[in-house]
Amino acid sequence: MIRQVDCHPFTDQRPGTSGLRKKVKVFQQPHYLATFVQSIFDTLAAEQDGLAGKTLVLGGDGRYFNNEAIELILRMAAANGVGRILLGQDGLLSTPAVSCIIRKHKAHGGIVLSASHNPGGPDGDFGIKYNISNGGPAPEKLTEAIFTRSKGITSYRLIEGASFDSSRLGQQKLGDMTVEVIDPVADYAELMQRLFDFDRLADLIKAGFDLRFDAMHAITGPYAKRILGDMLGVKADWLLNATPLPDFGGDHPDPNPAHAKELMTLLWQENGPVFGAASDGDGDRNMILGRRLAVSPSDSLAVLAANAKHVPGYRDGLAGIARSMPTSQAADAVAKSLGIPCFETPTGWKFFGNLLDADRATLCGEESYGTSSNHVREKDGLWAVLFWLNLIAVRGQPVTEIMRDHWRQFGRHYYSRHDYETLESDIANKIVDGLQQELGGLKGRAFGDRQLRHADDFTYHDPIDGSTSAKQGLRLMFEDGARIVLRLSGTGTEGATLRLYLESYQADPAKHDLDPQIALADLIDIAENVIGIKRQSGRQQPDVVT
Ligand code: VG1
Ligand code: CO
Repeated sequence: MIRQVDCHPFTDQRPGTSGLRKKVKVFQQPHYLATFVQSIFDTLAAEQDGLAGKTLVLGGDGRYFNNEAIELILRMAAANGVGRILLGQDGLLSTPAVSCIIRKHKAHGGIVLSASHNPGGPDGDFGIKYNISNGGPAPEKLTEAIFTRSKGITSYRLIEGASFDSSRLGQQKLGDMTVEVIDPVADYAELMQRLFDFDRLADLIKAGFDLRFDAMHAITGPYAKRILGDMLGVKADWLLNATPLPDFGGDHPDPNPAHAKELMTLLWQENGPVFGAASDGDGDRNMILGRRLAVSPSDSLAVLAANAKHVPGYRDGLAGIARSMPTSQAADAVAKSLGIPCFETPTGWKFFGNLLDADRATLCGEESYGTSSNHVREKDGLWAVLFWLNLIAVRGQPVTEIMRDHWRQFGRHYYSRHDYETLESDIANKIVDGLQQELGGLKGRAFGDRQLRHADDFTYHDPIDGSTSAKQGLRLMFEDGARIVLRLSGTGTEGATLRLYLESYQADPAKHDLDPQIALADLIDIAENVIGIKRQSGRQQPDVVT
């Protein structure tokens, strides 16, 4: 039976960098999630080819509130004329798996339930995001249309009564809609097998390659167990925290040196593992560690691009590379040597979609531990881990040597991001506005040895669809290639987070072994002098340094 429920519109449902993210408590308000979901369905129904009878993919990272959300979305989908839902068993799917499944099964789109690297649990965060038929996050035009709809919505529809079992594989009916419960890993694992040399990887593991993978109590646990464990032979106890928990064990499922402490400790031992990797809440991020070395995500993109020819899926070469604006220019150096273009997009994976669809870029990356390729339209944590393992197997060198060789060939782009979290919004805005107003007067000024060449607020012109995205981050660019970038986070759920990105190039191999914080020390001082985050916020230091 279809029931129509009256509701009042909410005013705060504008999707951010990656969908709508809020505290669980916000989502638990009566009608809050339903209003947003109905706004998605209404917006899709108003599109040219409509929604009726179409297939959608649905799954989440298993965090607290996942089950309630899955149940509500299924009941609403059935009442809104969706033909079929492909649902991950127990409501679970990683973000890259959703992307893979949408593409493989030619679905109209999909809904991902996740707040990614943000903590979960009753006091943590929840999120929802719509992906389009290419498997990628909805572009801004669509997210804005959904937001507009959410402000005018007065009712939603759902079916009542019928029951279903999300743990039982196979087809079930919910009203007129078919729900097909699928194995969350199978399609994704099959895709990985096509891209990478699994025989060679299995040989590497068999030969005793000492690695650890940390799923951080999040969604990549089942994927790692099947692919790294069952298919490639990695010992079960080398797969850490591989059972997803609704609150991620109370931890922050963010694969970076600050939050993946257990893995960092293991990799910093004298004779410990030679390779470490971790993924985030929804499985789209990756961190790569060598023994006593944390690979900067910007460097990781550059290394994958430089070594793509070693990996079966990329043997034919790359059409181009794309990186988000704050990501370091290490990938640009590789693109230049390969004679391919390197595109610079705003932060957020949705901006890579057009370049990938048009085959202008093959590999993409962000400094925030995100890397992927045209195999899906999301970033992909385990994919990056398998890529690294494949190139290690071919080159016969550990991560540390591969990095050193890379820097020797291309120079090193020292890089760091300083995050100031939960600032009062007024203060954060004042800091950004202050720098914005000064940009014009800064050009040409000298700071120590560094001369400011250019300063602006980044505007992106999409070369494929001609759309423009303004106000994507303030950047100070120096004559020697160094950069300081400042932007406000679009994924936080409490106050405002300022991100300060720092990059400095060093060609001299004798200076490639510095701690990035030391190599960047003068730039950090310049940033404080010019922007004054500490001065204006009263904070002594950033909350997270990566
Ligand atoms: C952050 C990262 C951005 C990433 C986004 C989603 O956004 O900086 O690079 O695409 O998170 O990642 P922001 O606006 O907070 O800086 V995920 O793994 O949270 O979906
Ligand atoms: Co994520």
